[in-house]
Amino acid sequence: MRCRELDPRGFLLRTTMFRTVRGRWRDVDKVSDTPQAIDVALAGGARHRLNLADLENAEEVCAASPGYRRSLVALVREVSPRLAACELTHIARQSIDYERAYFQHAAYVDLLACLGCAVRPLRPAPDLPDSVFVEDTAVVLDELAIVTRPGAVSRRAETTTVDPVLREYRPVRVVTAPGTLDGGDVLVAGKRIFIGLSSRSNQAAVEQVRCWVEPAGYQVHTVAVAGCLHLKSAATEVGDRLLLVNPAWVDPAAFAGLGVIEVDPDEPQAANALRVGDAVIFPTAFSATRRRLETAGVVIHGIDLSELAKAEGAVTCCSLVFLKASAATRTPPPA
Ligand code: CIR
Repeated sequence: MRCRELDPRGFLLRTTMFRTVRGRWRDVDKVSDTPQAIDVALAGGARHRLNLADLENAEEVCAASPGYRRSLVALVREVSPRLAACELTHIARQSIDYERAYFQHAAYVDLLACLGCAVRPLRPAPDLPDSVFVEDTAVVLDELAIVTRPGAVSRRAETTTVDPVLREYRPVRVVTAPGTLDGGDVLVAGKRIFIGLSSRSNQAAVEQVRCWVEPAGYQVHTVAVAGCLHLKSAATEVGDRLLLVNPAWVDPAAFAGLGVIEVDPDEPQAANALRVGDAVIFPTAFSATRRRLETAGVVIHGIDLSELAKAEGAVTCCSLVFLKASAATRTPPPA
């Protein structure tokens, strides 16, 4: 059985040589999924079982299914009242309105939930100014999670509350000295992992990561970044094999084989977008780049994180989004 056509609006399956199942996800009444199958009940009463083991392109079908999105976890942490004392590297310090940042972050968390993520709040860390930026504390792959050793000394304690939570979902490896790594420097695109060599992440950490991930079939590439905090300030994934890139901060040639959409030159900060299932969370501040993305067919959900941007944060930084089930407990797609 092969899913012949699939987009966020609908699916078309040839279940046998003689029968075609057609549907629109918006007609779906209920979806329940297990590692083996997705059960779809349509509003009209029809029911379909998609056995993942029978599908040649199970990953693709899962990625478009609302049930799949419900199986995503988003780790978040509320904004520290000390946010104004955050680390800053490439922007000047401005006054930060804590309440405004708090409510912008709350809207972001709501959006993650609306997009189907099971939101898991981490224990608040009010004494750690940058603790809302949980992305930097870990990298979660399907097979394992890596707890980082952040480059800024003031941020190292953030990882202690993340480590035990990740152990509920994945085997965990921990970056050790002299390695330093911020999750914001790690861009995963399929089985390729790009690590930015920035002021926060170093070669020693890259070598540790390489040892852990290569046995799981990943290739690690280092990438030079200049002019911005992290690799993901300069490049993020907005679709399968499709990146949004600011070419002034990272050379797009580093991503050979992947499609690239460039940010509008007047919006250098716009390269940070957060992919959640088949949608992308993107700052409302960057309308010209948004038009470029929508022209390319990317489905955008806008969010205003302008107060967190004053702390050099953006949309990927405020969460760790990953599949609840690890690769070890899911049925792999047929080879
Ligand atoms: C820092 O400098 O560490 C924080 N003020 C901002 C971290 C943003 N994180 C990210 O882009 N992944």
